[in-house]
Amino acid sequence: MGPKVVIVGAGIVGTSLADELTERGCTDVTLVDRGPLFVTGGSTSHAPGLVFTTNQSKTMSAFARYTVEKLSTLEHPDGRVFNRVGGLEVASTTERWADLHRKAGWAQAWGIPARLLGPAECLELHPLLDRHAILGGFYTPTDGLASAVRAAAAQAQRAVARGAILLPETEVLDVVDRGGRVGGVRTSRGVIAADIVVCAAGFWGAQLANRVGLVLPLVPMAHQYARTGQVAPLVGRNTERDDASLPILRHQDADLYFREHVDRLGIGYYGHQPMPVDLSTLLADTADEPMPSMLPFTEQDFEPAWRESVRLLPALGDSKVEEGFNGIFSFTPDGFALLGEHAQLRGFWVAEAVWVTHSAGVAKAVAEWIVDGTPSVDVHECDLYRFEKFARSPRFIDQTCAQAFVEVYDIIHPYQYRSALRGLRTSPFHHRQLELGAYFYEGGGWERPAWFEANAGLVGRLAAQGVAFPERDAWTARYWSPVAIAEARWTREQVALYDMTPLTRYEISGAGAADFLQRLTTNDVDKGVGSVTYTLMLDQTGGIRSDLTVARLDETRFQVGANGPQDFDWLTRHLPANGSVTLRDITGGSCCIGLWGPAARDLVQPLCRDNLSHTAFPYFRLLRTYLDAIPVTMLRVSYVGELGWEIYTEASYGAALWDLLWAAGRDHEAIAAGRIAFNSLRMEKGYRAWGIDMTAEDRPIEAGLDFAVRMSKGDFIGKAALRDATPRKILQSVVFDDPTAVALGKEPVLAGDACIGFVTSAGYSPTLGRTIAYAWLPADSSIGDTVTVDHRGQRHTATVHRQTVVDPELARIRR
Ligand code: FAD
Ligand code: THG
Repeated sequence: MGPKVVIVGAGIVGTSLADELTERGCTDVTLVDRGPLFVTGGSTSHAPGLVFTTNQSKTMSAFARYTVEKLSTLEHPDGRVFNRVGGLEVASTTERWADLHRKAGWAQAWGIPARLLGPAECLELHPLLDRHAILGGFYTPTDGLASAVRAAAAQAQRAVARGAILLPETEVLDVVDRGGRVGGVRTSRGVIAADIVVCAAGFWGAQLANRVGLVLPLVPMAHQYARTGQVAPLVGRNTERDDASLPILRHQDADLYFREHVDRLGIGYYGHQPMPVDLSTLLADTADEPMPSMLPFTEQDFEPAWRESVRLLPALGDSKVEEGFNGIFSFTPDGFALLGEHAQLRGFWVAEAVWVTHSAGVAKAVAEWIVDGTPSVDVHECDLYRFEKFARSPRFIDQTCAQAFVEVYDIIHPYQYRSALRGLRTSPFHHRQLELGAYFYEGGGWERPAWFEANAGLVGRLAAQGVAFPERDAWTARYWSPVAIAEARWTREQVALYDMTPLTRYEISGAGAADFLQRLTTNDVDKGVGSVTYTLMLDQTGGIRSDLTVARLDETRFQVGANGPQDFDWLTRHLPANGSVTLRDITGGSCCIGLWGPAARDLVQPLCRDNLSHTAFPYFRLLRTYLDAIPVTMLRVSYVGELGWEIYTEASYGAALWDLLWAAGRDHEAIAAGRIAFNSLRMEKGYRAWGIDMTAEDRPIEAGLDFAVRMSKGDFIGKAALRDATPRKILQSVVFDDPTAVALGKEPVLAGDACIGFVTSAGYSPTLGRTIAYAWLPADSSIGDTVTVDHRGQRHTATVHRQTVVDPELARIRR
């Protein structure tokens, strides 16, 4: 039986979840919907159901693959649930054609059987295409059309067969809060008791969540969908039951997609201005429409779409748009779904902003999460608690969801950051960074220097000494500068200041703090005051949730360096109920300079009365002291792998700290250095970045982090799961053979023509004069193996290298 579950919403998400939950033995499920079943009036009721599986996100691709597999096995009396017509994305510009090569790489990396086709082959698959309008296509034979309503019905019926109850025409008005736990829902037909309530209410979900104090960053947005009249070449191809046989088609350069409806075409369009929907007037606005998720078609917005459609598919010239509507569904700031449990109201779960494409995969993950405690795939990109505070502001939500709509089919470079609402968070060093010509990336709302134009002179100087600065092509040179290579090199030779302020940090204090951290993390952190420990947070299955540094300030007070808001959420959920531990995010109120390089001690010692020698202040220790008159906490930690310190102070002292170090640095030719140099240096050292190199899908031994696991200490979350964990794959360092080869991440790794893994992150090593990448490879891969990396269709050979390419003995750090 399990807990009593109420699912709000019988769209594709709610029904799929009912199926997945009941399949896991959680059979006391009630599926409630305001509308009739299964054409409820929500987005699912009119979704044309195109499923293009490949996504740059491995997780989203996995969700889609599972959805295709599952829907292919479902049956419905009216006809096919999934029609595997294949999916074709065409390029009409050279930029798109190059990008389809990138997409083909993702497909290969994530195990999706796709291939690139020339124009003639595209025409064979889709004879309506104009040969001259396209440069080529990306074809996935397993893509196709989901009949979303049939899929919802089939899954709901399976759930009912296992005991689930369907309650149509019942509106959920409110959620019962029993002192921090859900007690049920209040509906138009009375209260239904529940231990778990899942909000799967589609674009209305934000309203329901709002009633229980949860802000869901999503905006309902209208999107145009039109149907043509008869298209001559289609007549006789299809039947009402099997209404399509041509591949589904995307023409992303013109923001268009197409599918067949028997002898007509359906055309979806994202090229118009964003049309956010006002829920307060929606019922009135849709009064004359077939359902409340359909707004009247705005013909003038569709004009460019029609022109472009006829250009791509000339046969449409004899037809016309016969009907259309502006359909509504959810957009989020980053395009990912919103999944997870409300932290303050236990038992209230959210499964929102999910496409039909990902629906069954999402439902499976959420069902596992509810029933087993942990999803089997990494869901951090979709975590409800991935957002910083500002991302819950109405202004941010409106602006970035609109932007997400505009960019939905755009080619987005991996280092292209948001342009709107920048400058929300700046460190106290920001003005100095501007003076030094910083180019900023964005992360967590922070402005983060990527490199400094002030260092441009170093390029010539180092080149004269024989340092190579390989040319990059237009794509890999975007949002990048050779100055970053000079900054990295200079850090190894001299000294540099890195702004570490955006590094998420918490203060964890109280009588129970040490025990708490022992239980939540893998390493022994209960060491003496002044110790610093590198440690991991695992989930119950032994997957890596985060990696942390834990610095013991006092007996009962720790400073923890973490990876983002999801860590705060995880820690908060595990705080002991007795109040013996206090968790505080101190990121914004403090700041940090990473001062690293062989000259770091010479620079900083004269500013400090305490002895900063290696014997007095060893590696992985901390010291609370003064630099000049500024109170600082110094951590002898270095993610770039050089002698030096992370120097923390309160934000108010930040500007003075920067100026102090800068002035003292003059004699040592200190520079400010940015994120690109930082990344390449940490890669030379073999240090991992959580969320990129490893996630909850990976165990410590696989990620090469078992050194941070103390099986001999007391119990900790995930420990039991590690006992029998044989590695299924391992994270390796590979070094490219060609000094000009570049990778940016997510590329497939091949042995011969077979894909054996994928790249996580990459960076140019100034020490080796080559790009280094981390890649997940088979567990039996070993140093010296040759592999091939496919970067946007260019194949580069690379060699598996020992993890630490620079200073494996840590001699540079420990001196
Ligand atoms: P919904 O289907 O909206 O279901 C939510 C349900 O909750 C509704 O039935 C509603 O009645 C019910 N509900 C809401 N509030 C309450 C309440 N308080 N009490 C009781 N019940 C409530 N996706 C794709 O993958 N491929 C596509 O090709 C595609 N094309 C699309 C084209 C258009 C024009 C549109 C509009 C969307 C398209 N989508 C597509 C997106 C897709 O339709 C949605 O993302 C998906 O259907 C959302 O499913 P859902 O179950 O979350 O929401
Ligand atoms: N600084 C601080 N906290 C952090 C980071 C940081 N927390 C999040 C993230 N970055 C953690 N990542 C690392 C990765 C490696 C190291 C430090 C933080 C590191 N590792 C050494 C090694 O692997 O050889 C030392 C390990 C050990 O001695 O146990 O330095 O950048 N404050």
